[in-house]
Amino acid sequence: MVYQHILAARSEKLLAVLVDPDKHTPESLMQLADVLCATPVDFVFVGGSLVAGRPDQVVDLLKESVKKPVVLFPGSLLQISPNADAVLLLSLISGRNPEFLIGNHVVAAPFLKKSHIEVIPTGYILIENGFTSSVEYMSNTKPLPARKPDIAVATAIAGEMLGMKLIYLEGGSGASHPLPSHLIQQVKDNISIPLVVGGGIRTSDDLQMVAEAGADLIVIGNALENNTDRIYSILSEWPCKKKNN
Ligand code: 1GP
Repeated sequence: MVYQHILAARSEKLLAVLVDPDKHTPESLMQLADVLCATPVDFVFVGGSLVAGRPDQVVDLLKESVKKPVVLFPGSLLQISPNADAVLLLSLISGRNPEFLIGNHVVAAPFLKKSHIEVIPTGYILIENGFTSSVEYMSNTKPLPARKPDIAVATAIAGEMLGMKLIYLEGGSGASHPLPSHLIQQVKDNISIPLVVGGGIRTSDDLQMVAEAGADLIVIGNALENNTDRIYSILSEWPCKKKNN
């Protein structure tokens, strides 16, 4: 079970690589799969803001070739594949759009129940990070102000009190830099469920900073797309690189 894996290994600092199905050809996906097998990546996340096709084929290929848990990080209802190991059921609790708080969940719930996929309720918190992110635009919600960490803390606490199993602090896919360490740290200090952090993590220094600030699970997307050399270079400094996956 993916959630049990996260709980059991969170102190080791877990790493997920986000694969956007639309950014890959079958060939580039196979190349990436080879790299993921050879690096200390714990999970493969699959999702994107706009995905043209159903992700089933990508999920199957990654499951077969990488042999690591494949977790859906769905940007929309169209991105749910019953073949994945788990799905992050994202509630965008930084926003006030009911469709992203409960509406889409109601639509997806019967399908998820029938599919027996592991569902991980996740409080998804978008933080302003210097640009208009796809999440902000597509969800029609405002990110939380980065200079008001107390609001992020209160939102994360509320997510935990509502029964969510993860808090995901999102700086926006494609951001030029990660979220500030003090913000990550303050959220971490106020919740007991695992903390996921992603958005703008582009270098091994970023990775180190986010890990030291308190992230239990770190998500890297854009920085690793179509650049296998970069994957090795970023992960070479990863403190958990000796983990034997
Ligand atoms: C997106 O946090 C992830 O939700 C990954 O972001 O693509 O910027 O690494 P990047």
